[in-house]
Amino acid sequence: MHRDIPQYSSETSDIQHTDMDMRQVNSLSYEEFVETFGNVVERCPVVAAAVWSGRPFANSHDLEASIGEFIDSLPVAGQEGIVRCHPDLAGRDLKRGALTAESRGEQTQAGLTLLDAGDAARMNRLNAQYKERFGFPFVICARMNNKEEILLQLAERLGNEPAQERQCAIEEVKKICQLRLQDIIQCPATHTKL
Ligand code: 2AL
Repeated sequence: MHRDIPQYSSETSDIQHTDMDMRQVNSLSYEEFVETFGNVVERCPVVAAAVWSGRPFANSHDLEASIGEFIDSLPVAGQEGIVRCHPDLAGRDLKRGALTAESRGEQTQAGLTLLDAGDAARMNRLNAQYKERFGFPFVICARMNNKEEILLQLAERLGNEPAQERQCAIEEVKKICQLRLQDIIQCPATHTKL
């Protein structure tokens, strides 16, 4: 295994940060790249596999844009498949400890591990209604929201039309991806003018 590849610990719920620079990113073999970026889109390593050949990437935004373009190029069934790879928020996988390290960190940060019984029941009920209506789970970038905002959005988005809601879910997948990329790739140095 490549010594510089960041490893996510499955033992903690903290968001893991590494600081690969773009030289390191662009020198990763296909296998190393998929190992490193295989979960920037939840449980969809095929996304990293698809964009690897687009190297070299100028910066994390460039890689993010390639991932976004790949997702946008997929047919509806492929986009819905990506959305379906996401675990429910505060759902069964969280309770049985089966979340990916990234998802667990995000759900913890949004306060979803500490829901009181009333909020947990509401989340469960709305998640089930949402899945029944759209055929895929409700997805939102947990780190950009708190539990109140998530419950509000869940109730609101239930009223969307299916095509509008699929697009909304895909945009949230991209936001989750953006933050996961930032956890892996070093911020470019900021230069101040003297
Ligand atoms: C998730 C997840 O796992 N992380 C995140 O930000 N949102 N899942 C979801 N259903 O929205």
